[in-house]
Amino acid sequence: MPSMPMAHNVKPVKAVPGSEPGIYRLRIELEMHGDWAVKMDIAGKVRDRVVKSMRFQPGS
Ligand SMILES: [Cu+2]
Repeated sequence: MPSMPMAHNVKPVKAVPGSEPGIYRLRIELEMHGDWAVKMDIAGKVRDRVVKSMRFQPGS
């Protein structure tokens, strides 16, 4: 959570293949709603790291 540096310790999880090629599923436990920076490490034939800002709200 960029607005609260060092306040949270979210355990990394591994994504699993979803129902279609290129779709992956995962579940993370966040301690509060708000804007989070989701860091994704991609491994395989191509390796990459993507950081995406995502907003998590009640009911979403
Ligand atoms: Cu927070």
